[in-house]
Amino acid sequence: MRDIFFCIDGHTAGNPVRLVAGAAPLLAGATMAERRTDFMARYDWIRTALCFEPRGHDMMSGGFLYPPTLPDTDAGVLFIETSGCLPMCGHGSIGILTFGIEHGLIRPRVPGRLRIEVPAGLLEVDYHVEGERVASVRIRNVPSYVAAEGIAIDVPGLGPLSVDVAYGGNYYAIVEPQGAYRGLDALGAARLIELSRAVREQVRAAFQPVHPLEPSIGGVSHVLWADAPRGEGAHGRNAVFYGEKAIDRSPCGTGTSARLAHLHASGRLKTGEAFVHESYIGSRFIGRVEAETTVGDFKGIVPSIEGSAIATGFNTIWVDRRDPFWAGFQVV
Ligand code: PYC
Repeated sequence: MRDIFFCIDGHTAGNPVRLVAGAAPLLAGATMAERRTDFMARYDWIRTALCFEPRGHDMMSGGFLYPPTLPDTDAGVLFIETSGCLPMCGHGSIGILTFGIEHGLIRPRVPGRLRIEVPAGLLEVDYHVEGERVASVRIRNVPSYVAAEGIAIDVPGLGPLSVDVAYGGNYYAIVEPQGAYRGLDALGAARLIELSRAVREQVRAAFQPVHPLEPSIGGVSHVLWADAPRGEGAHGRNAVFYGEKAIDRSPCGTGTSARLAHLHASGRLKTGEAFVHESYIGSRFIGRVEAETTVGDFKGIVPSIEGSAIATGFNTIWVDRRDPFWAGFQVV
């Protein structure tokens, strides 16, 4: 038996986005969060088949469009990635919305504006069109907050670190330059991957966050290594580790949101201020603290992230059960 998935492939600021535009499974659930749970229980093989090798790779990520469950909303998005079905993905949203609008899969009720339902909540989106192309997308992301500060860990080969945990649609362990961590370039990507695994494991052993309003969201999934900016006009740089071997090529939308909450909570970024965030490869998102809010009992912010995506082609992917690797594999 062969399952066929029609995809629009591309990237947002260098990180891959695969919009699965055909063969989205029908899902049970009254919200996108419940549909995510249903997808993970019944259809995780679609994620692994499309994200893992041999059809994907360590960084692969993407998603499906669904009719929304909330009123006055244009579309629902379900994310897939090597690490799982994320509650929210920023670079993925920018790519999926760009490709969806450019190919007529999303027909906005108000041109230039979208309301999008994701498992983590509601996104308010502005986008700008130039000719046939969506030139930029700005997303008001879900409320973000700092969940824990000063978690002490001791990483073999690096030494003691104090790590904070912030939520920006996923939970991030945030490591700022300190001690033997002197910045991204001093380590390099391969070493960052190695160290991130140890950081994530130790932070997970010390702290298991659960979202105060959505109990299906929890656990530290990503590690954000913060650094000083490199290029002119930037305010910070970061490398985000996810899955087992991925360093985000984009500045990471949910990571940037978590970092904005982190900087705001410590008084280093004001409401309304822009924060130009660079990725490991130098691509950029513009982040901003749009408003102050609360997340359950926590003080938080409403962040926005702005960036652009490029479609690179159509990709009709076959998953054939006679293939010994039909469900995909990872070499860790
Ligand atoms: O942009 O939110 C993001 C993201 C999460 C993992 C990789 N990118």
